[in-house]
Amino acid sequence: MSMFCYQCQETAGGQGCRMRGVCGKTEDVAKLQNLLIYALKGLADVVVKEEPDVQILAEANHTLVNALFMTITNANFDADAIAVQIQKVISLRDSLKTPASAAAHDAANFRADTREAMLKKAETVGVLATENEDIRSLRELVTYGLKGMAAYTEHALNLGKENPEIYAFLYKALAATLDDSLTAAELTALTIKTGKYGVKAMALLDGANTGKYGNPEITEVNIGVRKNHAILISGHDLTDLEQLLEQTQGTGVDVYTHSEMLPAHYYPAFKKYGHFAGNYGNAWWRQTTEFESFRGPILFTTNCIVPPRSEEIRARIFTTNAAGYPGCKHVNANADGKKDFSEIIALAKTLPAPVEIETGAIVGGFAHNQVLALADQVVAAVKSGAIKKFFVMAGCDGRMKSREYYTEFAEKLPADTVILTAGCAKYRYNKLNLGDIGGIPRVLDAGQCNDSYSLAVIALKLKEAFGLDDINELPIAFDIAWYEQKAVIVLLALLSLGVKNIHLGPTLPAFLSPNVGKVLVDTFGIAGIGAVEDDIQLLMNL
Ligand code: SF4
Ligand code: SF3
Repeated sequence: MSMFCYQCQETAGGQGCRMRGVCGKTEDVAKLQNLLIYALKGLADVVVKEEPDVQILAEANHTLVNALFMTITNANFDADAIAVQIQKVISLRDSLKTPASAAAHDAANFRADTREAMLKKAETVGVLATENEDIRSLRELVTYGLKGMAAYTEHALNLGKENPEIYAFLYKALAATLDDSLTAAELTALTIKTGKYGVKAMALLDGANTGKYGNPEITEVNIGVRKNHAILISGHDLTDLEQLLEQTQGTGVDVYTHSEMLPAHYYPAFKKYGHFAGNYGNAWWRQTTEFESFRGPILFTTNCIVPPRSEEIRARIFTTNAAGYPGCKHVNANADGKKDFSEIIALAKTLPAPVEIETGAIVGGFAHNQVLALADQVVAAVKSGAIKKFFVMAGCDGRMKSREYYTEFAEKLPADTVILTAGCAKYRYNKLNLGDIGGIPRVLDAGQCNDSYSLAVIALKLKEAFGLDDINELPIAFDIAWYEQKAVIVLLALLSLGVKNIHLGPTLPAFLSPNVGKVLVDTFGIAGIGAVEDDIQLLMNL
């Protein structure tokens, strides 16, 4: 059997990638990722049955989140790195088993010592191994949510912040996806619980980021270029950025952010670096051309990697954390979490400055603290009718032409509306110059996808400010764009907070079976997107 993967929005034919991923994932990588997930479920089964204190399982906890992260779309294409991780998970799993262990599931017992054995085993444990399509759908929905949760948990961990409750839940929920006795109703309840823990993971990361780097504040970010050598840093990890800025200081090499790293400019702690030059380019999928014109080295701290088109570009790409690409140099941390980026810096010094592709600046930094500092102004604008409605348009961007919907939607929204955004979805409209309402910009960027947490905090505070009982009574509509599994945990987090009537696009997930989709529609009012004008009218009147 060839591969099967339907975890992201760009899955082939809206149904599933079967020969090779639209993302570029090979059949072997897809199979190894499936086996890694299966091995993690086995580890989780052992942990749940043995009931050790998760606080003493540091190595297993950290491996768990890193391994889940490696399977997120566009994070890791390196079969060797994934195979190493499979062996590590198996050996951790076995080290935790006792002779009395009740962990009887095959996932807790299988071995696969060679690549051939791994690929063979993988054929029996993929997504389609669950025959009932509703159970499969719910198991995958939970698993994808856990992947997103793990990504955010790993970023917090890199800043030294952990929450044992999150690890305990990750084990429990993963083990539950092996349990054939669970009904669809029980698995549905688990998906909402996954959302609750997603909120905790995002809160943990928010505390870790703001605790170390300060609260994001209104900031103008340069989108042009300077004339110096330069390094581009992509992905979501702020500790990597900090270390790169430290190590490039005084070297004559500038640092630019790419895609989801843009919001790093909003943090006070990074403003002291004079060589932190700006943001280069747009959302992840435009890297195929933008990396050509950047000309310097690129450091991927996480997803989204697009397979490089040429050897020349591949030689300039470096990865770290859960990211990986065959043939690209991977930078590991030492025992203290320190990374040596000297090879990237040395390469940058041999390469020309970036070619300018845009000029000007964009404004962001509207995370919860900054927006709440403006709360009186915002509440007054709503009460006076100057702001009729907020539109949460957080999430991911992607390649599909149908995503032009989001640009058109932003352009056609009435002038008395404000867009609240987070994630790389913003690149569809953050350079449109949509103006402001009494000094409040019409596009408020809270930050990365994980900063969708900020949007939830803002909504909850506004609910208080307006004295409402239900978040759904606020003048806020949700038009979310999704692509990969971090958006899945953001969606589940919003559902767990009681947010209803979310419009989700550009297409609904292929992993939702008709019955599971119906539950989401009936219980939460989830809907797909339609024609721009119709959707605006519908959402304005909600
Ligand atoms: Fe296909 Fe998306 Fe899976 Fe890649 S991650 S193989 S594009 S479904
Ligand atoms: Fe973007 Fe990949 Fe999801 Fe963090 S960088 S939002 S797609």
